[in-house]
Amino acid sequence: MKLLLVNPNTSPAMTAGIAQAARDVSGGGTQIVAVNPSFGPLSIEGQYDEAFAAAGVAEQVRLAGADLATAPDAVVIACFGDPGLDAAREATSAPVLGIAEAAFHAAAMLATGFSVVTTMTRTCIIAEHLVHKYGFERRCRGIHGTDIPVLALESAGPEMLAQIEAAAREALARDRSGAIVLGCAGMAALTRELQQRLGVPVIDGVAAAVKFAEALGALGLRTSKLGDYATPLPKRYTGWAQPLGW
Ligand code: 2AL
Repeated sequence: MKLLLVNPNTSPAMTAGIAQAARDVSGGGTQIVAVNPSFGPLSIEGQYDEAFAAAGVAEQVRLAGADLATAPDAVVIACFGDPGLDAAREATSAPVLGIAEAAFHAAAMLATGFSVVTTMTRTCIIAEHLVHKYGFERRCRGIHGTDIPVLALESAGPEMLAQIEAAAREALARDRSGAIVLGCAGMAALTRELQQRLGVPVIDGVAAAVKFAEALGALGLRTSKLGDYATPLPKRYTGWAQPLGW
């Protein structure tokens, strides 16, 4: 299957890192095509960033789907705010997975309660909104910021790993939870080491989303076009978004 992996921020280094994390877990028959938007923020750390990132995700899904040769069999949106997820599901009939949604589902199958450890504290409200949107209020026991900037994760060393480990240990104890969800695609490379150190399931949404996407593909399941995820209505878009109108 062809899996379109969209990094919603515009950091090429992070796109490459996320692509590697996806390839590390993908099956032999999966081709990972990693892209990022042509515009927008280098990292997504708040609502203003996310507004542009959502449009960037829509851009990439629209462009990939415009040509049969590039049309994906599944799409993964690799930012923990799941920007543009509903728009992408309108724009394609391929299954579309957000990494937060995928990670919450995986965590809920492994523990009665889980905690999220994320980057900047200001992004906690975005994760909290998603917990409510997806109906995980009774399973997510806490969301914890580390105040590590997203782009700092590109050069994560032993100190940063120790900081995230400490935040996770505190979260497990304070929340009485049994699993940790990592709240940033940029944390993917740290997953195995953290899981080994903590001795509980540590879920990276990129890996979870890739495996769920492969499963949905293998089951022949696609996004419903009946109702809310129907194809966008044809209309003219103006300004810089002109090529993206349906
Ligand atoms: C993210 C993420 O996954 N990518 C990004 O730019 N920002 N999420 C986060 N909570 O910081």
